[in-house]
Amino acid sequence: MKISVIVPFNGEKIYYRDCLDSIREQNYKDIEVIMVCDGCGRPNLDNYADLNLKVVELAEHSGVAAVRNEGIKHATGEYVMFLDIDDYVLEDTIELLVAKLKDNRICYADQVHSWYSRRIFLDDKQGNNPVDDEENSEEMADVESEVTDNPYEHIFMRSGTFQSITILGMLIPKKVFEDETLRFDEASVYFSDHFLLARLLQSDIEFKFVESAKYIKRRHNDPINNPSMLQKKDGEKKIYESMVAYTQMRTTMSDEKSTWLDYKYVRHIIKKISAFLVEKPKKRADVYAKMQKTAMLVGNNGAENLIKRHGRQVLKMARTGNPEVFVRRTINHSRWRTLKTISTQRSQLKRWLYDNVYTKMKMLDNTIMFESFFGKSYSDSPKYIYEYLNENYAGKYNYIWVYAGKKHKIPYKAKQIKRFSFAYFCYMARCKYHVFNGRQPVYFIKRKGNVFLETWHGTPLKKLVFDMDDVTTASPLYKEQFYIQTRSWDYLVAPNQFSEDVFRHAFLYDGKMLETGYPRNDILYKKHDKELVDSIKDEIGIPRDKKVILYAPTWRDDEFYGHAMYKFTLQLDLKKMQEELGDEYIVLLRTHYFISDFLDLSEHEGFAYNVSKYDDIARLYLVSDMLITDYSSVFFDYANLKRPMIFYMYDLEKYASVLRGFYIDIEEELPGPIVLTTEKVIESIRNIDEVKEKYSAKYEEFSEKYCAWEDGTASKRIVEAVFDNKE
Ligand code: C2G
Repeated sequence: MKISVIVPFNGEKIYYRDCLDSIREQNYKDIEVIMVCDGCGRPNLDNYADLNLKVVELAEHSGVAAVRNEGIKHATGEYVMFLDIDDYVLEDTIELLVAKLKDNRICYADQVHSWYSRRIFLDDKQGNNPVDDEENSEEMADVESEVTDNPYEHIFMRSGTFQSITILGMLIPKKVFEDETLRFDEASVYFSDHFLLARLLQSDIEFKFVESAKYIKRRHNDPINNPSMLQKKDGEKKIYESMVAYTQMRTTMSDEKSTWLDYKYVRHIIKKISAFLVEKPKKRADVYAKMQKTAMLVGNNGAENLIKRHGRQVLKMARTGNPEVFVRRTINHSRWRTLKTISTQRSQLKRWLYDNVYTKMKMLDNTIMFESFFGKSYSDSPKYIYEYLNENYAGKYNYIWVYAGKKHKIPYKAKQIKRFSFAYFCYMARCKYHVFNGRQPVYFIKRKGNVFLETWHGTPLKKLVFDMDDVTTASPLYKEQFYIQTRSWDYLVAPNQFSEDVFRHAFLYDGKMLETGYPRNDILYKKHDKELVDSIKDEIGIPRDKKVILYAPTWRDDEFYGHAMYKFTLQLDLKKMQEELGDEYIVLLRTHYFISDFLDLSEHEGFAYNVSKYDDIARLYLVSDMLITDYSSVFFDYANLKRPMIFYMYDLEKYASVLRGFYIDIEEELPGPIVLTTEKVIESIRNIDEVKEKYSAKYEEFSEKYCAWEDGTASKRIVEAVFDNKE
């Protein structure tokens, strides 16, 4: 029995391979794929000669409904399945669905939502996090989410929003399409499945849910460049279309079958239409009138019993009120909810105070707030800008430093405030200047007059933000939030031309760029004699007479406990290192600031020292004789010292291909050996003079490219540009 899988293509080059690969690898083999290209030309299909693939190209862009309808025309199978190009199926999905087919029956798969590509999903099962987004969980919270046998309940309730009700992943008998009126609604951009689905549900066809068959619905992690239909804003068209779709469905389906449809739609009124009415006064009368007609269709079928009291009131107002009363009540209800939230949750109270009180207070024009690595240390470029200001502009500014955990040891006079305390929210709102090297929390909306100086924290090796395909970090909302945050930066520091170019596209940043090099590297150009080096060695408690290896690896996106709390497993065999090198060397182990594991090195006392909590890595560079690192940006900074480097990349394949990908050809450019084992690390250290010799030309090229702007005066140039407004 042949299955026709209809796949619309609208130019989504990053997704189509996952989709087609997933069909190619089906256990069930009698499949034809009909790819309909929506006026965008066809993708490169060279690798799919073995797939029973028919490509239909539409001359003009016609929309997903028309594309799927075109696909139906070309289908020759006995069953049809619609699969979106950004989604994929597991290898047994079609087989499992086929196994449950019977005459006059539609079998449909379970939908699993994932942020990830197929490879990551299959490798790590990380994507196996169904319905975990806010919208869905809110919807689901109201109603028991146990799987039910009733398709008129299940099909509506499994989708998060009214818009996400879908026909995807269903095996539909081809013969139903002999009725040429049974088609996707080409007049609708956002709700084209709805009417067709309603007609099928109302027919005598039986619907059978096959839970073991999975349809992976991929969430888009880049709402800026690549929003999904669901992510597109609830503009006027969407709101109007939703009302038309509901009307079509409700007038098609019987009262009895519509209980859950009605429930879903009332939720849609509460969440989406109400918000639209509040935000768009000019459209209010018209939208309200149309909504009123749809609200009248909500049947006396038990739907009201599913909605909470507030929902019943909204429905009543939607039917019998007037637009202004409806909006007033909606606003009052939302105020009441806010009050309830802020009276029970301190974090929400702080945010409320920030929005409604602190940002209304007078701005402190001469106050600068500093934060480095989310308050974890007194370090990095903010530290050097602060010190430069104190040395050269004494008395001109007041300073606030943010700390997380313990207070910092800070020279000069600065007020220290704890991250996320009430004072923090207050100073965030009131300080005119903000200097930070990470990102400010997403809910801080810049106030008029504020100046945000983003120093950032490294030349990028690993792909960043909008240059990443999958976001495998703890927060899949990364891209969206990043976009919002970068819009408020007034200045971004670039350590070199290469970084400037990358920041422009990776951050979609078009604000002012300070082409100065990094303030944090100024210290590397100051005179650092033996006295300074010895004093740092004493400060961290290491012997003065041993050579120092600094091991500073980065973090791994996929190894985390929670947000900004990452794991680190030490792969470098310190025991072996100690045996082989212990007479001459000691090792300073420095984990990334995201790592929450503090490694116990007591076994290697006198040889290995954990300096992860030491504030400023630049001072560790100064005391070290060589650096071992992996994919961390530390090596771009360390290159300023021209000291040898070894790249211990034990997980190179996974890191480069799955987790991030790099901007540079590391084999070509890195000014030191890439090694995968401790033995090779030891060998390189033993032969460090030869290593230096071998890489000297590469080192020169490397420094030329990445360190050319550094001369020890970055802090000065930045301060003059930002605080003295000098070009
Ligand atoms: N760092 C450190 N110790 C480490 C690793 C990093 O002190 N073991 C500090 C260094 O100052 C480094 C910065 O944190 O330059 C950024 O660390 P990366 O390992 O490069 O990783 P990440 O925080 O992801 O930043 O554009 C740069 C990228 O954003 C990388």
